[in-house]
Amino acid sequence: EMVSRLVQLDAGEAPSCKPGGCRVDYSLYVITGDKFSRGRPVVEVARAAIAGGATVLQLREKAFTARQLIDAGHQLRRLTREKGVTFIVNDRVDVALAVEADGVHLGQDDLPIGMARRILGPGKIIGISTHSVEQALEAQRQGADYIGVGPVFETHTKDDVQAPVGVDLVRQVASVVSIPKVAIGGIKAYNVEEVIAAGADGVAVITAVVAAEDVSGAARELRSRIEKARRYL
Ligand code: 3NM
Repeated sequence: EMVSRLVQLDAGEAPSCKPGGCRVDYSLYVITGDKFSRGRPVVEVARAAIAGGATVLQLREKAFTARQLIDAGHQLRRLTREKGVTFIVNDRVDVALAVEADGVHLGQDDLPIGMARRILGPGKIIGISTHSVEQALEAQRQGADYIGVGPVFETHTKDDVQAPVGVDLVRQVASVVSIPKVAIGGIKAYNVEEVIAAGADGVAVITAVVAAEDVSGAARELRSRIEKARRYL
């Protein structure tokens, strides 16, 4: 089974696996944000982000109807499958299943992880946003596959966002949580290296990539700084 899985990955298949875990590369996790994308279609922005080196793509469109989410989801699924990029849907377990996403990303007020797992089964990725060491540990205990940690820096991208937790929280969480940790919130090319140095397995961004005039260039710059920071770990 392991061998066939490796063959699938080599063939450019997006990794959705487990139990036993699967190697997802969380390095540059780009989240869609249609209202920040200068009128460019979600799938075109995603294509450019992937060309620049995004390793995970999340569909997160709070203002989309279910139909719009399904439509965008199908397009992003086709694209990410072709490129071997992991595809995650925000909040909506139903949409994630319907478009055959690799997994779902939940907030603290969404379905509990155990319930999402019952619906999705063992083969899907479940991530959850955390904002403290306690939440991070609880997410790991509940069986999350990865956690978001943030907002690291000030951001106005999210409506109900809380005060920045700082790079220090990334460092603290990294010292006690073993599942992958993706830092989020106000991360840009100029501050990404300190976030990786603090122990994040990757960074999630919206505006740094989707609002950039040159989307693929912005992604490429982030990727290059992430790889540079890792050489000093
Ligand atoms: N979640 P930007 S911060 C969607 O802290 C989201 O959980 C956060 O957007 C959290 O990269 C955030 O433009 C917004 O700051 C990220």
